[in-house]
Amino acid sequence: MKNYFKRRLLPCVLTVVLLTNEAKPQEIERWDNRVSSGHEPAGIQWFKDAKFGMFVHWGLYSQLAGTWKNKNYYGSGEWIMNRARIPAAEYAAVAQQFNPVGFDAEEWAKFARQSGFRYMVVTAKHHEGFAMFDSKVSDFNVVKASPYGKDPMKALSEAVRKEGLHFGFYYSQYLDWHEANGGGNDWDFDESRKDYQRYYQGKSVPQIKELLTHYGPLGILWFDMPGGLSKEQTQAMIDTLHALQPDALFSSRVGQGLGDYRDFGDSEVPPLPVAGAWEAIYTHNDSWGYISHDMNFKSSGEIIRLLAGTASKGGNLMLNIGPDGTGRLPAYSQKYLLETGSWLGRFGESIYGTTYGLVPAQPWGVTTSKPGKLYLHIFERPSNGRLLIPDFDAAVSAIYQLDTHQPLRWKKRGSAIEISIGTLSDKRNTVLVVAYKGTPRKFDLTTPLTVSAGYKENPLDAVFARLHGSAKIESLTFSHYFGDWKHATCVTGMSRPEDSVSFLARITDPGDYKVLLEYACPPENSRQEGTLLFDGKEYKFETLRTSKLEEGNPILFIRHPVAIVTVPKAGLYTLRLSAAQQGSALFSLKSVILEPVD
Ligand code: FHN
Repeated sequence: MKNYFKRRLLPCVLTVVLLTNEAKPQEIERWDNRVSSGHEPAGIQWFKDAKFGMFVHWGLYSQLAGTWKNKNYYGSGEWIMNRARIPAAEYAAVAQQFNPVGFDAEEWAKFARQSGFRYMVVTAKHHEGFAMFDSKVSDFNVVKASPYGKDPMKALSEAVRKEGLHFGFYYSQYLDWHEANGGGNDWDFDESRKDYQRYYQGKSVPQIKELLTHYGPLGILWFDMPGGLSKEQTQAMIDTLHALQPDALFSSRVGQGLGDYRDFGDSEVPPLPVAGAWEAIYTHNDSWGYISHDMNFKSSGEIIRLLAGTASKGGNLMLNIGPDGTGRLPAYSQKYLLETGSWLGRFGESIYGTTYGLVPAQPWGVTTSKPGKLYLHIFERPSNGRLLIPDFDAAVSAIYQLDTHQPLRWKKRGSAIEISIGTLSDKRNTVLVVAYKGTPRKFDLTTPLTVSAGYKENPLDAVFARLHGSAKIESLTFSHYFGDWKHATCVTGMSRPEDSVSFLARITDPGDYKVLLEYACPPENSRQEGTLLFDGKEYKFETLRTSKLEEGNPILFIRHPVAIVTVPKAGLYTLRLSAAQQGSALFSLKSVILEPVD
């Protein structure tokens, strides 16, 4: 099944993106993978403005809570049937224990609104094949097969809409481990004898029709893990289903490059802004479905920064919560999401209805924007109280803190704007508003990166690198636990001295800086000599072994301090890295970090 998982799932989440030489502003468009028609549906605006969605994975796997026959599983808990190779008949018996008496649709809906979510997508049927709704198509559903005997989706769809949120269903259209003709179950059923058309016509499409006709207006139909259909067949299915609810948005995981908006891989935010409607999908801990022993929850600070970071690239964040088998939301999900909601209550103007920021990520944080307003999300307060917006050429009329409306002093410094900031009201992310007139220059990769002594560290991220020779930018995908994907944008392909990478930085404070290289280096590439060139001086270093680069396993990134460099005066500097001799690729470079020396 691991092979199956690799074959089917990886193509869906493994986005390897190559940016070519010398990143230019138009590169931004290369990430813009709008639906194949090139047109966005008329009803897309609510989705683009919503920015924050609640994803819910809830099914029989929630009852198992990550444990089968006394063995604990880590990673995607909703895959337990597959991972433990539980026979379909034995798994179906879990339904007899599923009795979510703690489920309260109004409570979930109120929680979603108070947490600042603007839409909710819940699993109507996941890969296990169990319908969490009243289905006439298959008896393997919550009303007929469980002691609960009621349709939780009916109550939820109504309660969520009543709270003013858009409501949508997740439906696994191809993988169905309960069915002989469904995708994925090769431990009970012979793959070569499967008739996927029969599955689509007999269960998948009829059940989706039930969802589109019995649950009121759906904001979203969230497909996942396509398979078994050609592009023409996928289009035909979309047309049949769309006819029932023309305004419902279909996620791009309907397959074949179709769909109304784009979903990135699990736990993936593109490194640069992307135009068009899109969504990043994360889960609150390390699993989508509830796992009682998974307590690795993201704090409210992490969620707020993830949300702002996603909005700064122009997308929505749909964050998943895994309720347990009794229908209750995990305590930490409640706590940290409600904290996020109260942050949104003060700073929501800088998230909802925004588009990507006009200024690339800075050591202090990220930006979002609306016409006439640039929002600065301050994750890291500069210790010297001087915050720089590089290359901002519009006429600034005022700068103030969003929650207090407290005006701030600022001045022009060349092409940059320097703001004097005092204490910030929220250490996790305080937002400043720059009100301006005119049309500022758009996000531009030629803008120098800012380096200042006011930050403990100044990262020069791979995506901003200028590339020479065969150096290229690649998105490496790896995971900690099963299905717990991570993505790192790196420079690779530096195997000869001419394959170099350079960063242009505006360094605002003279002094000494420690240079750390953050990279992964497999054993066969380690112990190679590299050269760092800065301000006319050469510094040598030798690469250190970290880990093999394997999908499905963690990739270890080291922060290797290689030199102290001296900045004689404030100004523009180029930092260049290359292999000292011809060899194999030097490393996968994630960032260069400059730390001011005290
Ligand atoms: O296999 C599923 C997984 O269980 C989960 O539902 C995620 C959510 O995006 N989608 C698939 C993997 O990409």
